[in-house]
Amino acid sequence: MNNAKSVTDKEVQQLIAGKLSRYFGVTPKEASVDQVYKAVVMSVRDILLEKRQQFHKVTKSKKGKRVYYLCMEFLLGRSLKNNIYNLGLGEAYATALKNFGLTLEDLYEQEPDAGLGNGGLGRLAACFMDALATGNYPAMGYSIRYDYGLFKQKIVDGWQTELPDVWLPGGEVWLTQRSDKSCIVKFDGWVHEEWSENGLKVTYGGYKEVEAIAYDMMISGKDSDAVSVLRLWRARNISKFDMKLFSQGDYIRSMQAENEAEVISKVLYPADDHYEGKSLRLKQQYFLVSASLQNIINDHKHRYGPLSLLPQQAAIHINDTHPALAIPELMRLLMDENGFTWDDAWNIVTATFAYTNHTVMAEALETWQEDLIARRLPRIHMIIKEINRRFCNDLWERFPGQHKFIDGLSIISNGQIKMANLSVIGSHKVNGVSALHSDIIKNSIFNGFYQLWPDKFTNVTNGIAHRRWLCQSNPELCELLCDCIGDGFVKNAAELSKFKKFASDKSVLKRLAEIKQIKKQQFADYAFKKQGLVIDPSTCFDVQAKRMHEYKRQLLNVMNIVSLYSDLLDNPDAVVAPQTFIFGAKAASGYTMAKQIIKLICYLAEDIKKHPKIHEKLNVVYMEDYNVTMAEKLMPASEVSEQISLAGKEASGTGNMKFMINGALTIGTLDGANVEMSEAVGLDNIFIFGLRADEVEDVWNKGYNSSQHYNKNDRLRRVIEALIRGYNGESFANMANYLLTGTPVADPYMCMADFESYTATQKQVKALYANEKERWAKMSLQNIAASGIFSADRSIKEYAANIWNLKSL
Ligand code: 26V
Repeated sequence: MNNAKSVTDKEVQQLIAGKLSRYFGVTPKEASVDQVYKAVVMSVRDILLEKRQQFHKVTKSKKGKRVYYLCMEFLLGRSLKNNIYNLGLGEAYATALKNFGLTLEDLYEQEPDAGLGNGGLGRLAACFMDALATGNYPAMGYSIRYDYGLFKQKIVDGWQTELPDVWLPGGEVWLTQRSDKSCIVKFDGWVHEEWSENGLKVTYGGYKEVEAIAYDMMISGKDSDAVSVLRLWRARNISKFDMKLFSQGDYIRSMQAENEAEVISKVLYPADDHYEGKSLRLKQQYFLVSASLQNIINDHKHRYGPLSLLPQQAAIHINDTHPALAIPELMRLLMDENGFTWDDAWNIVTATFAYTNHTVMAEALETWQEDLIARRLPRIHMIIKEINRRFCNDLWERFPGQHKFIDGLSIISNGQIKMANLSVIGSHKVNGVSALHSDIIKNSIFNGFYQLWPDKFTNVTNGIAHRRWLCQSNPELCELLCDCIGDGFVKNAAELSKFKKFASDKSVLKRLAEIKQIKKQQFADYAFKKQGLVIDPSTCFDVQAKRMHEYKRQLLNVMNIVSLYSDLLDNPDAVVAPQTFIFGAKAASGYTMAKQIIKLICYLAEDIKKHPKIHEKLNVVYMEDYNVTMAEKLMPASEVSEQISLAGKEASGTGNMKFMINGALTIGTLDGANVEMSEAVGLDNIFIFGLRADEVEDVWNKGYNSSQHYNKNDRLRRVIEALIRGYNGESFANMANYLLTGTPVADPYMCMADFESYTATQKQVKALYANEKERWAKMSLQNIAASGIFSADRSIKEYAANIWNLKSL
């Protein structure tokens, strides 16, 4: 059995009716859409659970190695469509629902996004679960069952405000509580060490206990046997309710223990690429790793026995440094609870863990104050100190007198614990997420470690769940592809390259252009319905959708628009090809600069609207509350994909790949995976501009001076002046200052330096769009055909072969 096609529509109908009657006490006729949605999810869940059990048996009987993917974020989005598609049950469900007067689309719209992540890192984790299941790899993801996912964004007069994301009422139905998997996580307290004839005995006491409750979510693969499990932990208080305080009327204090414990899984940290050293965040991280490792160890013992076999049976992945406490936690479990010696435990640990770095941004590299870890996690603190003592001793022997070198590699320095150093030291493999990024980490942040252990470092370029981002979100394009090259690409994205043959086939190019038009119209309808926005689908859709960040340079995009707008104000009758610039982005709640950029975009958009003649040619749209579901509608509708980060800063990017596979043309810097995209598609089919990473380094080292560009470029001067004059009645002199006189460095992400080449390239892109429709379609086709290597299926195969030593079953 590898798919559930054997289920007929009659059976599906009975399944749904059964759920409706049992859980809601209604007949299909009486049921609300929400009830039918939940009943359908429950029925899918049952199918998945059964498949999972089958696969579990196979894994056990073959003694298959498993991968455990630890990540603080899984940005899942919706699940129903994905699971029904992957299980091949679309028709059966559609027919069954027809009898209830509903369509599958109606139900898909009922599902809230599970937004348990901020951006690229969390979405990658979600794509990987899909690819792992499709590749028949035994896999389990671990994370936290946050009550509130990433905030809902509301723009009020240009300013982002954050509202809580209540996802559980419609999302919880995917989760199966596993009471049998609960465990206890301990915080605070004291540690006592005592030597006896049996060695060192460590006693841990005075701790506070929090219960971790497991909730499982099944993620199906496409026509495969495997089902990935995502196990999410919820924190629950177990200390006794203080009846005495309650009786005395001290309700607040009587609830304190409960609140303190349960707040751990209350909310996802809404920051990315920005380190926030909060005690609660530390507790979340330890809660995740302690519960997950206890679970991994218990299951391993139960299935295979001795823990010395752990590295043979389990690969544990640390996704970014957030779960790095897994390293000392596994040491603790092996030594304190299972009697291993330090050396044996350390050998198991380093053979089991691998670590992926996802950013080189200094402010995102986690460090914790040593005294915070000492207080909250006293035993873990001790173990980290001992790991570091042994590591540094080794280095002293090998590199006598080299203080600076050794201090740079040390886990603890100046009262700070560096999580990246801990991750590298405790793992057998470390990878970056694009070829360029993997090179950069070897030459910069991890250079010392690279000198010690060159073989530890490797690259796995990111990939996307192409079935979600192409097949499900763009069925029209998928149909064209099937007509041309068959459906082999669905399971093997490399087959997309067969599409290249059609680059000169006029009828295919025509259909491709028509499909883009359909997707643009659909998006315009959606934007109108959702936000009352009017978008003309005959204009060129130029899109930048990703987290709002200085390094991603939405501001550079804005500077080009400001420049175009100034020209049109001078000459409103100019004949130019009409274009719509679409933005979608959330800013971290405390990131003022990012919020100011949002405001600038919104005010600029409003200002342009005041000039109808100009507005026809130049439209700016800010999509509110950008999330996975919106991305699924936006990517297929896009024609120009903005990937314009300052070279060297974007580790990979994955949005770039989603646009590409949907036939958008990229305007981008040679940053992250853009480099490999340009190699795959050829420089004739992508628009590359700007400083390269090594040039950025060079300029930076020599001392970057943005006013130099201001002085020699008239257009740039006009942009700065326009910002100072402002839009919609408000000056944006703050932005002008940021670019020209900001401290400690003006224009830290070099928008001014790249402005000239960016605007020139923009001009070239839009001229091509306006004048050479067929060539555009050809380039679009080439992009689709070259996008196959950016499938997560390929990434996962590489992880399995080069990092996890994992076999497909
Ligand atoms: C850091 C922190 C610090 C504390 C608050 C919460 C938080 C959350 C995330 C991060 C680091 C985020 C790193 C990240 O998202 N990197 C992105 O990873 C993508 C997948 O590899 C990659 O495509 C993007 O280029 C990269 O920016």
